[in-house]
Amino acid sequence: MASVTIEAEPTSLAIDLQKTALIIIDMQRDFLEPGGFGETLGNDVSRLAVAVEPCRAVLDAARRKGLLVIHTREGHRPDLSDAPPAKVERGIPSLRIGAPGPMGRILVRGEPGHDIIPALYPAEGEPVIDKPGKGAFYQTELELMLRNRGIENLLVCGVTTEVCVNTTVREANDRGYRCIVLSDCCASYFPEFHAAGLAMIKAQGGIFGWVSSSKAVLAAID
Ligand code: TIU
Repeated sequence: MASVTIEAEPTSLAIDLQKTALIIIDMQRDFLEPGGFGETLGNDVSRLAVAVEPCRAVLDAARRKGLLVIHTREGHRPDLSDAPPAKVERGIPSLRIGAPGPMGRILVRGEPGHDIIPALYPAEGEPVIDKPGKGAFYQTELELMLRNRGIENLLVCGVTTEVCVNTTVREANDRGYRCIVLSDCCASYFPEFHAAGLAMIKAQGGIFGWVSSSKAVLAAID
């Protein structure tokens, strides 16, 4: 067993790397790139850009160590048949899901903006989970894939901390996975939500999981 100890809050923890996957949540062009949908909504996308290099370092290490690497993307079928009306009807019509955005139809699979940024692009053989919701378990094959590989621990990176990262961690925690969220590999358009999103994961003795960093994980696994 390749067991390593990861420095984390509220406690450090020992994990078996063979039972550990890296999951990178929604590092999509529309959320991160200048000129994308996120920026069109008035967000400062540079707040998300800070997570790219730390993510890249952890991704490189995970690949070197042979960890299972899973990528997710939030988005919908072109006919929006998998998009709940309550999600589609929100916001001003020109900026809704399916509307033409700066990098193709907003949150629609197959459009340029829906794809993952080049710096973190999935390698051949790395599963990409297309998810209709914020959580990566909801209506996806993620749990089956993890179970088939005997995964018990998740290193979690991605955006945004308080939305898709938090939702996925809560879903994973209820399914029995140990979630270690890497603080500098996650980001939010709202710094205060990033801080709160991490604080609520590790509060109460780690109510949803652990919070660590790229540096601590690299020190432990590389
Ligand atoms: N991936 C993800 O977090 N989707 C979002 O919609 N996030 C926002 O912060 N809006």
